Amino acid sequence: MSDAPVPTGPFSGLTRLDHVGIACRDLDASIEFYRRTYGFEVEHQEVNEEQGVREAMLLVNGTDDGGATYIQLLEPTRDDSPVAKFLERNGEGVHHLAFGTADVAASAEGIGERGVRVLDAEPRVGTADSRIVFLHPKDCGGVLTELVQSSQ
Ligand code: MC0
Repeated sequence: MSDAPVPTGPFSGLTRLDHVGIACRDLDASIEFYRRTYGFEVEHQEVNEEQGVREAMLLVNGTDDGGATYIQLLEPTRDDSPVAKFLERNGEGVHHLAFGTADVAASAEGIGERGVRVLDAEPRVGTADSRIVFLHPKDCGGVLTELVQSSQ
């Protein structure tokens, strides 16, 4: 039998804060702000055409289960994307919260059964090949909420 600790957590399967997504107009300027002000470094950067974002993941801390917590900076790549709409309406700022889970489909199903609208019937591809599902902000106290299953 393995000596590895048995993972525990709430019924939702959500066990950590994966990232806070922040909408910005100029990704490079925002990266520079987080580097200069807090010393956070970019661990990963990519363009996600489906979501219409150029994004950077800045590592805040690692955890003993291999998961980590990031600041995710999001610059829109097109005017009709969710982040572009958000910037137009609210300006720069916190766009969403993302919780980590070992099984994004199971977490989404369980949360959906509690009356929260799950925006993605099937998980989509998120940063660094993670699998992601969004929950409607109007059912989550005004907070756009993402569930993330890391690819590692
Ligand atoms: C919209 N609303 C928000 C919001 N975006 N409230 C809180 N936080 C946000 N980020 C509110 C609006 O103010 C509005 O409220 C209502 O929701 C409808 O918004 P809308 O933009 O007019 O209409 P929809 O329905 O076309 O779009 C909203 C919705 C959409 C949340 C469904 O943006 C969506 O599907 N988002 C999920 C995908 C996403 O955001 N992708 C970008 C990050 P009122 O009161 O005016 O009705 S991609 C990402 O993060 C990936 C790459 C990753 O993490 O790996």
